[in-house]
Amino acid sequence: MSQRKPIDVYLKPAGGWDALKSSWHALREQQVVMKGAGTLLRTNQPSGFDCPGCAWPDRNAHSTFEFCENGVKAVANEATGKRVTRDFFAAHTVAELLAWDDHALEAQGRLTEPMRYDAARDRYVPIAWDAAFATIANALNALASPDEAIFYTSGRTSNEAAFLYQLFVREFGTNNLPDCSNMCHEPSGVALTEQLGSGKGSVLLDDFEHAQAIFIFGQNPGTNHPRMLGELREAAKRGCRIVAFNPLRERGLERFADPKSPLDMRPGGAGARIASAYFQPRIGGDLAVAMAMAKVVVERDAIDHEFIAAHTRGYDLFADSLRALEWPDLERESGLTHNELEQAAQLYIDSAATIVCWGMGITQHHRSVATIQMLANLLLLRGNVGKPGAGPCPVRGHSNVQGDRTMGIYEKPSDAFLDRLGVEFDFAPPRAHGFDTLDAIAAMRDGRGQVFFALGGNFATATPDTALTQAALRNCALTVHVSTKLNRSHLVHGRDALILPCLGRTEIDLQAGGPQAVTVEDSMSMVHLSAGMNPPASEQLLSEPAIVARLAAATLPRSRTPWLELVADYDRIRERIARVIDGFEDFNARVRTAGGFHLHHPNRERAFPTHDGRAHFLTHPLLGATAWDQDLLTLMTVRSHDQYNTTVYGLDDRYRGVHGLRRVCFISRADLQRFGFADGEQVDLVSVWRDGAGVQEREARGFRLVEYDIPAGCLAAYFPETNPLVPLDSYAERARTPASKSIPVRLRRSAVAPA
Ligand SMILES: Nc1nc2c(c(=O)[nH]1)N[C@H]1C(S)=C(S)[C@@H](COP(=O)(O)OP(=O)(O)OC[C@H]3O[C@@H](n4cnc5c(=O)[nH]c(N)nc54)[C@H](O)[C@@H]3O)O[C@H]1N2
Ligand SMILES: Nc1nc2c(c(=O)[nH]1)N[C@H]1C(S)=C(S)[C@@H](COP(=O)(O)OP(=O)(O)OC[C@H]3O[C@@H](n4cnc5c(=O)[nH]c(N)nc54)[C@H](O)[C@@H]3O)O[C@H]1N2
Ligand SMILES: [Mo]
Repeated sequence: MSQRKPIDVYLKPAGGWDALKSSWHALREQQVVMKGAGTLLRTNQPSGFDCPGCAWPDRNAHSTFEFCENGVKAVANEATGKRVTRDFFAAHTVAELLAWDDHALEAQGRLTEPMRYDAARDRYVPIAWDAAFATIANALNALASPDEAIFYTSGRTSNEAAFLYQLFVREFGTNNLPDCSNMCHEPSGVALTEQLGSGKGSVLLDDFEHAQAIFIFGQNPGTNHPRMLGELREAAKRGCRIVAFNPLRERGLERFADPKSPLDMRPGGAGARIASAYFQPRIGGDLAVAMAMAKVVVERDAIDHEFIAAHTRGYDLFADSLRALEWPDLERESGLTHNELEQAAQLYIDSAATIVCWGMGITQHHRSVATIQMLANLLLLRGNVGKPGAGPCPVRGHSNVQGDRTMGIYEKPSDAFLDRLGVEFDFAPPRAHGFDTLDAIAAMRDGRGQVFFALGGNFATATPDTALTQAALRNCALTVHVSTKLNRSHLVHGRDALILPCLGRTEIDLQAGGPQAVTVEDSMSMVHLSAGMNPPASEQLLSEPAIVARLAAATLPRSRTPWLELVADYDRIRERIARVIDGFEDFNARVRTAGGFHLHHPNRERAFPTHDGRAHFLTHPLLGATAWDQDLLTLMTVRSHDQYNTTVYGLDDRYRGVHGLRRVCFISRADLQRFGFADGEQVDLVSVWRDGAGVQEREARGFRLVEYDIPAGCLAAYFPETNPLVPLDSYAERARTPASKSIPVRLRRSAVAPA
């Protein structure tokens, strides 16, 4: 391994033996080889646990174990044999731990008991659970207003925990419920709700069997949703066209060797081709791509007249706006040639049933809402909504991020939802909208946020503008993290601070009423049970629902909700969910049927619950994106193959040919020449942000330039090392998702050696 060059080119298909080897390595490194195999066989099985990896659905019908390298890494990381004990905290001051990198923190293993920060010794020391809950209750009840408390959620939390949590927060008196969705698929929800009446994607796995074309925008499934490659491979095999749009040529979108296929796995096997067409637009060029394709469809009259007449509004205005577009503008904005754009449109026109998938390459831009609406316009033009093999497919990230929203983790709840919650639990929910993630950071900075409580996640590292965010967290009176693993958010703390360790998905959850299962909702609105089978990492761990219930009982002595009774048997929580949230009628019985159940999605029947009951063509101007300053480059921050968001598993990014380092910056040959840099040279990244107050610069130091097949003007580097570069005020219009994939930067020769 040590002989290996840090940068090479990966010529094999994605998947294959390397994926098996890497999984084996992950299990060995986490010391779970013996029990790991058994654990993995129960991943995404009807009687097992939901993989904590991603939100891609599983094929229960086929019920054989579906191998997924990065699913194995996620499970191995949770089922790890390593432990963080009180001795560990006694041995290291917080100041000392702050100097460790994220990989080293993560590698310590599972947290084992509740800890409280001791300022005199700059160390975390053990605290009993009851004392921990009393500490938080006192801090919350001492606030001048409930709106001074902030309750963050990361998308691994189960439906049951999420439902109790939002109830607790609203009974306490605030809607300050920011979540990781704010940084992720928020623009998809905003865009689709306005346009189609539902913020969720409407396709199901079955649709992947009927699509004639699948368009994939700004998503890297080979790394982030590896099980999706199995679906794409099957689709490609039966002749479905897979069309990829990505500034980078991602290996997993090109070729895939399925570890289940003997043919793919034979020596030297080239695997199966995935994308039959691969376009490399410039970063942020997708709005122009979608407009150009729509223009061709309209001008050739390749539209579904019947569908448009029966179900939509706004076609004429939209068509006129497309006809007025000029090709040179479309070419410049998209970064593709007229010819390429025509070719993409032709592929779309040739298909009678099309799915459009997208990920963070679409959502984390200033104009992401407009871009998603343009993709949906494109689907509407040819009636590709509510028919087999067709529809919008935003591919969600965290395994239950969609379910958490369904359960009410939302800072802008509807009145209808609050009404039902208030009736069911006999209280008056607060009506004022709460803080999203960016509001929360600003509130803590300004002293308007005093208590920060996180149900999972790694807020200090995942959020933008790292220096500002971390100073904001330090400005709090109390920070609390419910976590499975040690991370930087525990070290960037308020004056008082607690770490509350919880059970993970793979573990047996024993309550007064016996062993419990939780439920989750995947990216395609399938709701199913998840029950762990490993003994807990420590006897002191509590489940997330139990932590929320005991905290609520301690904080709200006058609450009429029977918190401890509900948490003794999660069926009781589900009974309440069934009474409050549409689509969960008879929840306990339906979720026990094999594979769970599908939440009704109106778009599937071509019903569009917008204000007028129709789907809307929405017009957006082409220009007006972030100024394309000639001297600045646009940086996108992406995931490597060896990380789960802020959790760094290892230092390789196999498919992109990177080994043993993370501080790399991918750059085109044209830009190396233009700016006079050499491949391999060290640079600092300096982001340049103009606002009313003038020009602000932020920097991240010591990156190695790697010449790469990426359009001129575009750069790529890994998240979260680059988060210090994202200004708090740089976000998606209307959705306020940090624009972490369109950061204007310049490069500066660096004196810092790459780590
Ligand atoms: N193993 C693993 N699995 C994960 C995660 C993980 O970190 N590790 N994270 C989970 C989470 S929370 C999420 S949200 C998902 C994220 O999954 P993805 O959406 O795949 O996330 P990213 O790695 O950020 O990659 C986005 C892709 O978009 C491309 N891109 C960037 N900008 C543009 C653009 O302007 N236009 C186009 N067309 N493409 C662009 C990038 O080159 C990259 O291929 O994965 C989930 N699953
Ligand atoms: N620059 C840049 N920034 C980004 C992104 C990007 O592409 N670029 N992506 C954004 C996206 S899409 C997202 S979703 C966010 C992610 O933001 P977060 O969800 O806040 O971050 P994660 O890294 O997923 O959180 C990891 C931590 O969750 C805890 N954890 C793991 N499993 C469990 C569990 O079962 N229960 C509990 N209670 N805790 C658990 C562990 O302690 C672990 O350290 O980051 C966003 N930030
Ligand atoms: Mo995400």
